[in-house]
Amino acid sequence: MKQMMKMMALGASVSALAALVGCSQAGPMATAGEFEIEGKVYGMPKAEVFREDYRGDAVVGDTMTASPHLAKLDYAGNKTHQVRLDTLSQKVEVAPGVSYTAWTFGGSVPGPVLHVREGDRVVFTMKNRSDEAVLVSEPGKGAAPFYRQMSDNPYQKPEAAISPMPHSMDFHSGTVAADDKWRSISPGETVQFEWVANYPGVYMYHCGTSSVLMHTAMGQYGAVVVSPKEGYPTEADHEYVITQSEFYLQQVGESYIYDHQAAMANNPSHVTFNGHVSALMDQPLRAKKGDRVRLYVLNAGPNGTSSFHVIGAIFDRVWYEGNLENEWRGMQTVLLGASNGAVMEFIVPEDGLYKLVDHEFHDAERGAAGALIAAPAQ
Ligand SMILES: [Cu+2]
Repeated sequence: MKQMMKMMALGASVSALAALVGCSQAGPMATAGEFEIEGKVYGMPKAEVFREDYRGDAVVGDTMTASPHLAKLDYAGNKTHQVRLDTLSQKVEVAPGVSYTAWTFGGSVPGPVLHVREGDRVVFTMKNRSDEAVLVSEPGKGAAPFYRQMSDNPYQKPEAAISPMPHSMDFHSGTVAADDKWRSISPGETVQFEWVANYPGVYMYHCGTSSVLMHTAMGQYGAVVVSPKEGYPTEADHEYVITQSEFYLQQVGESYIYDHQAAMANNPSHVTFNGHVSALMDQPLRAKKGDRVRLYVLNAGPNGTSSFHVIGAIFDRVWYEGNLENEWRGMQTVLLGASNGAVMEFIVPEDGLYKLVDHEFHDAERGAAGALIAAPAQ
């Protein structure tokens, strides 16, 4: 306990000094009331729930991008990120002619990719705007790169919809008391809380409001990439984020709705990479022969496993859950349970087409397939 108090005092004084010089970098990052064990920060302040008159961008943050993009971390050391991800309903397309009214974080399924560095702090704000019609394709000044990437993406075609519902946020990348930070908020309410990225990896975030299966299957999930403090030992020529997930849709007249019985029976209508059966087929990833490609792969589920495979390549290095301590070499396929992630690298052997599949082929046939094209630079 005495040692803990000492650590807390040290954290407080360093953070006070950082505030004095107007600097958000350098660790340790613990502030008053928090404590550190082995360089990791615990004991976050209590979440706050309030009402605000906010009508701005639903996604705010310098390092929030739309998959398969990954934002570059253009700073040294550690940083505090101000991140907003509002919940809103959007009508999105999953396959040609198949659209449904999704519950989303930020307006897309999956939600935006948040990229931070191990040791970074996230100050997170989320307004439940499920009872508001919100456009996601018209970014405000200084908006996240997410918006431009969304408008470049011909898939999903998000349209505003209204579907009032309590929601919450569960970041697997955060180590906090879930009953406080991951609490449900009603339409019109805002929750704000902090977490520190204590472990590197590829993490899932999702709505944890009951039925969690329903809220997740309705579209409320996305990826957080926490890069290791010292980076990976290899130099990647390309970095891409792939999130696999299932949809459980049934046709009713002209439209599609969520089918809870199909979700309970783990019988998806569609399984996708990055939210649309065509997203990585018609718009393949790009590289050149000899390149080292690094994939950040998350299986968001909510139910199924993924046997991730690149046809014609072998994973030279795999870091399971993205942690440098969990290194595998020469993997043909990487098995990911629901909510598992991994960082996978391969060398592009020659010019050509490399298909990415869930090698559980019933899921590949439902849409979990994409491609990487290797061709000389144009
Ligand atoms: Cu929800």
